[in-house]
Amino acid sequence: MPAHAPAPRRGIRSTRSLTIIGTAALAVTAATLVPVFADDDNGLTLRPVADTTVTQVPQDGDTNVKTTLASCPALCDGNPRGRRDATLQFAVDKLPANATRVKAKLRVYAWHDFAARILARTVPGDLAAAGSPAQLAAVGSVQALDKVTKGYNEFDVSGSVQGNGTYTFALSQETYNTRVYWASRENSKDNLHPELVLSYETQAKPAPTKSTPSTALPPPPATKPTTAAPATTAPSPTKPATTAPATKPPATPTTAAPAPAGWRLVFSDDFTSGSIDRSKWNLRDGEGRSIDIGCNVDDPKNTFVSGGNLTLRALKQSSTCSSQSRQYTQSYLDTMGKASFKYGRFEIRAKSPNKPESSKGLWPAFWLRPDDGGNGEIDVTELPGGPGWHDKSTAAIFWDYTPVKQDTRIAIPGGGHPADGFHTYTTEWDAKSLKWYIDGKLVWTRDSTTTPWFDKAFNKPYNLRLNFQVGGWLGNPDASTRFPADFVVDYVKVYQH
Ligand SMILES: [Ca+2]
Repeated sequence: MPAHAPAPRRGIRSTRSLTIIGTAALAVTAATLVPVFADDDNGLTLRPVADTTVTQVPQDGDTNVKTTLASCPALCDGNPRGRRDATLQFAVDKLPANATRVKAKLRVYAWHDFAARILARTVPGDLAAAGSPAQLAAVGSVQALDKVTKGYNEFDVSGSVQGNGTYTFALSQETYNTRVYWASRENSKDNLHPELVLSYETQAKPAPTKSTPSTALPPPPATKPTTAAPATTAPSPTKPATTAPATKPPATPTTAAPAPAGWRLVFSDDFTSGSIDRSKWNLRDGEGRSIDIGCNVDDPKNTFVSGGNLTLRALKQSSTCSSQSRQYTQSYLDTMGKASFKYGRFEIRAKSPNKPESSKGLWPAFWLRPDDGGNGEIDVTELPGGPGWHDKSTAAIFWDYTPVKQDTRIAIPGGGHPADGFHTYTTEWDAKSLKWYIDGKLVWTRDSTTTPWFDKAFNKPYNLRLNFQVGGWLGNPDASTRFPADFVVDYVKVYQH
């Protein structure tokens, strides 16, 4: 289990702040914000424009008496259907266009200490979209606190706030089967109100365009657009040889793209050879995992190299794996026993299949797991489908699967979404930090200050995982989900210093 989360801290760095208070007290969509004081532009403290308790319990004062918000697990004060989530909506509209490295802290006041574990979630859309407790339960958390402290409790929601817009957060209680009350925006005491505290850096000159890279990472190599295999083109019916060619030389870069400055290419697959390079990749076969509903199969219908790309294809077809009959087949490659890395720069250039519609239950990902099979996971990108998910990349780290994890959903810098074309997803990992980039732009950072279990989780060799899962905790396909669905990968590269 993780060490305790960092103790709540008041305030924002050493920067001064601009406090903004919602004026339309009851309007959920209130967007009129009035600066109260302003003496610098490095911080913003926002009050919620709306908050409520999401619950299925009728006649529950939590939803009517808005001086408090409440959270409670499913078994709450003896009611087995008593789950409550405290939800808060903020309207961010004062971030300058040239703000970078935005950090966000959600601060919510409690009147007592409680031995209650609280997850902070970032909910797609506005508060009205927060829906039911069951819907909220399907949203990944961005931070957990192992206990509630009297006074302000602070949740790091950095990465969720990517610019001006409407942001909704939920506090979900995992333990302690009694209601925990939080001060709402309508509490009579102004100094107890919830806050979203933003801090950021600004460039010397305003960025001329929204998409100007804000970090030192060089832009991705100018990879020639490869000719993607049309989704309807059947791959070669011939199953690739299943024996790895033992005499094949070890991985060498197949393109001349230079390594980023300071990095040395140590693993690369450009998928130009016409078949899966089994000296680099294992392809799982006949595996049915408990966490999804497809069979991982080694079948050229599901995994094939064509046109300079690797395609992982999810199909709706019956298959038997792990003594179960399942209705989908899917692809799962890993480098266990073939390549593993302690630290490095892990990059994939890929196109998601997931459009806003017809993509529920489809979940491609590029991630890492420790060679020792123990605690820890690094998700470079997860690209789940569905209307609430398809437009962002999820970055995540796990300690275990109870789950003790931190994750965030990140919009494509400069607009667009993961299925509109190829995008580059990168994670840089060293002894001190993990940094995520999309299309060369820094989007999220984790280190021992954000993550109490950072040092013990990320100090050992990890291997690569590249898979396309059907179903799981984000939901299963529905009648609209379109098959076949292709996760198309231009390259996977690993660099080290
Ligand atoms: Ca390629």
